Amino acid sequence: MCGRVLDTTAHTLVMGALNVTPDSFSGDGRYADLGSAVTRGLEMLDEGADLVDVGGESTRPGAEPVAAEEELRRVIPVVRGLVAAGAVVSIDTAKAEVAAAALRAGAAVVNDVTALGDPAMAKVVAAAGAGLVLLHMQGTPRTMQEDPRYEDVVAEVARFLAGRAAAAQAAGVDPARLCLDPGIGFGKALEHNLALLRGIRDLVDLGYPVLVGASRKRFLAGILGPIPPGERDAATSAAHVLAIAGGAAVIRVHNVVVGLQTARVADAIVRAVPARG
Ligand code: HH2
Repeated sequence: MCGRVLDTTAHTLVMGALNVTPDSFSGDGRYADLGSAVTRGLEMLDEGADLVDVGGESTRPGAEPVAAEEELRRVIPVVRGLVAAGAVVSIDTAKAEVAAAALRAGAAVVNDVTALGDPAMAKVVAAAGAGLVLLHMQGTPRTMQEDPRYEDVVAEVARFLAGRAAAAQAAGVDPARLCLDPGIGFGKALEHNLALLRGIRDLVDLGYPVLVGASRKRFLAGILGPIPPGERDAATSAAHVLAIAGGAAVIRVHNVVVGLQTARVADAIVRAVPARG
């Protein structure tokens, strides 16, 4: 992903989602202390994750913002611990201040769900030569699922992401280090998520690697009925396989073992990547 930071050309990358928050939606926000967060991140690496995405502010629908000091307190020791163990780390933050501290601590990628909502973000990323994930969201986490509306969701998301990619480059971010994300579940009703997954090729055609994060999200229960997040891994795989078939280069998952199997089998079929076993 993101050019020389990680290579998306050989195989689909698996990003492990490590939420260092007390309130994540996926049922895995249990890594609220430093030791267990680092342990889980290292386990993700052992399981084959290409990078670990460390987040200290929940973006689940309805989530309240977290102050920078608190976010820093949660994530920086975890980033340090994982980098020291050799991990490629991305920092899931919307705050330039948190991104800058995480990059100083050794993170290689900034995963910004507000796509440069903080005007200082692009410069921070450019100065560090880091990778940057730009995600589409309608509204803010607190309100985004209230009544999301689009005329043509795929075209609108593509236009937005192309504009944000241009803004990042204008601020000095290397285009080879950009990655785009349709933002599954970020201000989208079920039909919008499905249209984006169906139309992922239109985003891939913008010319940047595309990351898809469908892991355990609510839209899966919208299709299947009220199954809890921890039981949505097979459903997650179905969505990720089709995203990979549409050209997605990175999947963001909570269950790395399942994510890796998903990516490897999809790659063997779609990209004709040789089998390893
Ligand atoms: N989804 C979540 C958070 N960060 N980043 C990217 N690039 N793409 C995504 O789809 C994405 C993301 C939401 O999931 P999670 O981190 O597990 O939950 P929470 O925000 O409640 O911690």
